[in-house]
Amino acid sequence: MTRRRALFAAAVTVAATLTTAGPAAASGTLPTVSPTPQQIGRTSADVPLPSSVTLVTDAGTDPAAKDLLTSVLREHGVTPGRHGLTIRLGSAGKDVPEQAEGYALSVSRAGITIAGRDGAGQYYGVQTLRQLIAGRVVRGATVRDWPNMPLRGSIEGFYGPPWTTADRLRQIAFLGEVKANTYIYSAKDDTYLRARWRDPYPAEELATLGQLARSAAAHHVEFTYALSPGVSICFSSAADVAAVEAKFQSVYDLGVRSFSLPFDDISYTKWNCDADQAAFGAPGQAAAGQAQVSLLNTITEKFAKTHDGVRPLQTVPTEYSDLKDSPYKTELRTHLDPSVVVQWTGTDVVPPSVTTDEAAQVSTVYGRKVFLWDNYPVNDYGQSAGRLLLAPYAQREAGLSRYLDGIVSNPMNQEAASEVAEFGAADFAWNDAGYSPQRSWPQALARLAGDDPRATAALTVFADLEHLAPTFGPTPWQPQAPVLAAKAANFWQRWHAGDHRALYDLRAYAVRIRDAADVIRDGRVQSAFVTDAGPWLDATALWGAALVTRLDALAAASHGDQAKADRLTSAADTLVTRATAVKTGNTNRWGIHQALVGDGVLDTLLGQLREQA
Ligand code: 14T
Repeated sequence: MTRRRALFAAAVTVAATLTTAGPAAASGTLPTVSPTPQQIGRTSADVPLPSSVTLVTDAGTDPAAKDLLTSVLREHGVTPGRHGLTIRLGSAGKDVPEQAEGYALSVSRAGITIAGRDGAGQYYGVQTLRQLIAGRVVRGATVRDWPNMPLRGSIEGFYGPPWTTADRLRQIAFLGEVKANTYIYSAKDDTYLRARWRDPYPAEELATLGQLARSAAAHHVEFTYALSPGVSICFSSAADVAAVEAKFQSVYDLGVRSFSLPFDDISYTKWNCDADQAAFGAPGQAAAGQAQVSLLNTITEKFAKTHDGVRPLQTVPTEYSDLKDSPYKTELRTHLDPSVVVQWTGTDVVPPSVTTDEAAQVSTVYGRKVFLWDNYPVNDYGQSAGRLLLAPYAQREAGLSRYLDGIVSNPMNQEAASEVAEFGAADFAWNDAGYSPQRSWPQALARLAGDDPRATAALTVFADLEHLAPTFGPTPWQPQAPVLAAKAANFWQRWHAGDHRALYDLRAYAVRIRDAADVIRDGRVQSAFVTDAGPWLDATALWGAALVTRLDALAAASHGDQAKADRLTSAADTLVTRATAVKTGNTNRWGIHQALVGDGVLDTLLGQLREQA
């Protein structure tokens, strides 16, 4: 090992705590970079950011990476030109990881170098550099980094109102920011994708898709077009196969290079035409497998493999949420072209956890690695009515990258609010071994809060009250309001032990709940998030005011002022009535519903306090 390498190897193992490392290295921890890099070390003193830098590119410099670098520099008032600190961005460089999308980055007084294995790697190197800039300095770091899973991102795959074009553009930019490379366009209620899959797009829709495809390319995101013909296709009809190709061709012409044919949520034990009975036999699971394989293999041969730059075709099998072998899965395992990427949701559609054992099993029955369609934070199903899902991305086991091609998160109808969970999913898919919900979640919240500490703290209080993550069954996989629940338990323990000062500690937190909405609305929180969360913020302010008032009633009662206590109790009752009356907009499949806030914890606490006052 050379001395430089030895130093670097030492630095990466103790990355966050390194204080002494050779003559050139400076002290001070590095900022948390997200997704968690494979290797990062403090290898140099901070480098002052001058007002002008020399940008050096090579023949392999990626245009999107260069645009991003230029805009990051400009945001910090730095002009790229011919003077000042040298920043190299390109394909050439020492220590570039061999993995696809990998990059090497080094920051020292001698200059900044970003070298990517490919264009995406360069772009990700710039995304990391962005996070190393703090005020007028760049943290002196050396990074070698690459993703553990090749496919990372989101699938707009929910029921109910599809995202708007503005939502999709915001999502695509967000994905690029968190080093995710996949957006699958598969909204259940987008009629041209499912109900009217055969119909060609009108010019206006095509123009919008083209805009999305261009934006995706500029952010190194693969816009994946998912057509769901299963509701009405006649598999043995040459005209229907041609209709699939024609639809794909129309978006290929816009620049789309990634395609999926999902067969989820259809009945696969009846044919849509008599000809399929003749071609594949009596309807049944094995016959359905055969028919789907014939379409997927034909499109792979006639479309994916004959069109320049097209990625392996993807699918969602009709059996997407279990582990058991079956006649249907046997068909796919034995006859599906090995290049076809197969999705799986984990067990029970909305899984309480995803383990490596499960992923190993399912990759055996499908005869290939699988691509996780992760049904979190989607909120289109009955159990999620009235909820925003803001808990961390959690309960996915490290080591999944051995069995998964990747992870896409199925988000909420609320795009910006979904970014909390999606941030974690992208972090996990990049580096499952290095993932920590406790580190990633605060980063996700801080990002939405525009790195405003007060707003981040308020968002953290709010997100605790929107923490419940339901399953399709009666038992949630993440509990409601764990922080408030712990504070309430601690309060009652002290109160019953005669420690009445406990009331003031709980009151301080109640004030934070009451004021969270105002702080979030006044701070630098992303405006799309504030809009998405509007009804829940309104309700939170009222629930918080009710809690403060109940605690004041209890204080009055314990000081012997029962008249004041009674007045406050009735004021709190009014606030609870108003809080309960706050409704969501008609933004989800479940329609207008009470905007739930800390339900099961906050309401219980209020009831218990009322009995004491
Ligand atoms: F294809 C899948 F991988 C999948 O998850 N499909 C749907 C999805 O569009 C939806 O957003 C998600 C959450 O509700 O669950 C799937 O839809 C279902 C699945 C069921 F088993 C809806 C109801 C069910 F009973």
